Amino acid sequence: MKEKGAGQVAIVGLGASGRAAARLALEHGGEVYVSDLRVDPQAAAAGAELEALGAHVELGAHDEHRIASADTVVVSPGIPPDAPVLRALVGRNVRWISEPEFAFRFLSRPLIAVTGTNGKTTTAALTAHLLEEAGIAVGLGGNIGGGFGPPASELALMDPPPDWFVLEVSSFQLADIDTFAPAVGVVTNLAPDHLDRYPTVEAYYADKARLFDNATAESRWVLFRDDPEVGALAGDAAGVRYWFGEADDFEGGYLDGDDLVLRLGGTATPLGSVSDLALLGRHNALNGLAAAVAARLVGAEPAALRRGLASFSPMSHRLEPLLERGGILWVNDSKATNVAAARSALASLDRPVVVLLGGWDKGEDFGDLLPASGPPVRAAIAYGAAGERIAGALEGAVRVVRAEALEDAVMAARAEARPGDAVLLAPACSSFDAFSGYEERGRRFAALARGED
Ligand code: UMA
Repeated sequence: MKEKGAGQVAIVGLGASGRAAARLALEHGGEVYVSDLRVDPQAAAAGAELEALGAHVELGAHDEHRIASADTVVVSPGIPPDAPVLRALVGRNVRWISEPEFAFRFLSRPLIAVTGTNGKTTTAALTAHLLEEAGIAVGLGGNIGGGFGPPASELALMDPPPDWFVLEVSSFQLADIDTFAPAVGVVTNLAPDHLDRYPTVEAYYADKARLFDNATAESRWVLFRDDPEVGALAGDAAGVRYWFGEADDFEGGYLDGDDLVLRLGGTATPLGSVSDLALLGRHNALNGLAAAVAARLVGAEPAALRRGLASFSPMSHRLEPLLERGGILWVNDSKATNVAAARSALASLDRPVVVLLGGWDKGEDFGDLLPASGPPVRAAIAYGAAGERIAGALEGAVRVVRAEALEDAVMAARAEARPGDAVLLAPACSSFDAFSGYEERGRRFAALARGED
């Protein structure tokens, strides 16, 4: 335990991360104040639970004076920097931290942190799976939705602690770190995202770059070789760099044609072929290499890596094959909430594709949606709030069909697809025009694909 007692802790936001941070602070004898603007029954139930444990909970308002007087202020990642409560704290010169930073102070075992724009969850979960396969006890969590892992603070409560923690961290969480220092840091890739929150792509990358803030000579970095922006993100941070990518001129992992190869200490070790993976797509083979390098660096043997890579199954809503009916393969990539992720999904299929694109418009350039190489796009169904802008961007390049809601888009896709095609939901947008999140959107798509209503 690095931290002795938690002291006075103010937690802003009563979502999953706020609740976990409150429990962690209480466990360490903290005097805890949690506040959230929500007043719905769910928030009330979460509040009551924390009150029973000894926290002071306020719903419907943030007491800025009380927050400002705490020793530590923990802010939930979903609260935008321009929220009135944060503006008020800036006005009072109060510094705050993110929930993973708070959790880090209580972690008693080393940490592998995984960030990047796309593939974070798959890479983090795969790293954990490879470690488990090697008999290394692991706690997996962080910015992982859909029940795949708890917030960082819950990992800090694990008793006994595992050998290693694997944490997915988002830019929103990295923005507010202070001492956070992973033993191994992984950057999967970089591409524009979250432009509804960041003024520029550079501002978004700058938050990602904070991963390297507390680098030491012992730090180890696993970085995507094929995008110079990723190397640039690390800059001249201390530590040893390992790479993964298509080229083989480095220490780390690379794709030799369709073969995954690990090269550490100058020795090349085959890890199997792309077709051995249950995951679809070359970008997932790259995620596999990143995970394999990270796991090897902390002690997993190559045989365990080979077994683990072959046995890891696709995760819900992440390029997940749903069913094949009438010769048509339905694939759910509801998690493809930005243009780069949708482009990777398109590039990874090996048959003609009818793609569903649309949802909440985050302000990206949809002109970049079509990959340079990949299967033919039979039709793009542009739907939802962003449908019009997407249709405008793709018109002339592929056949575009306009639809209103996701239900209409699925109907249109059914009419366009021929036997041998895939119907792919890779919307390139968030879901908040019609759903509570990408999971709900993916579940709805799966039900529609199965013809359940
Ligand atoms: N709120 C206030 N005052 C305000 C504004 C908001 O009280 O002025 C409240 C809201 O009512 C809400 C809370 O603050 O109750 C914010 O909660 P949150 O959105 O931070 O949600 P959590 O449940 O804590 O989930 C967060 C991550 N969410 C976001 O980053 C938006 C989860 O990532 C993460 O799994 C969880 O912490 C545990 O670490 C999800 C995500 O979508 C998966 N992440 C984005 C992504 O991957 O693209 C970044």
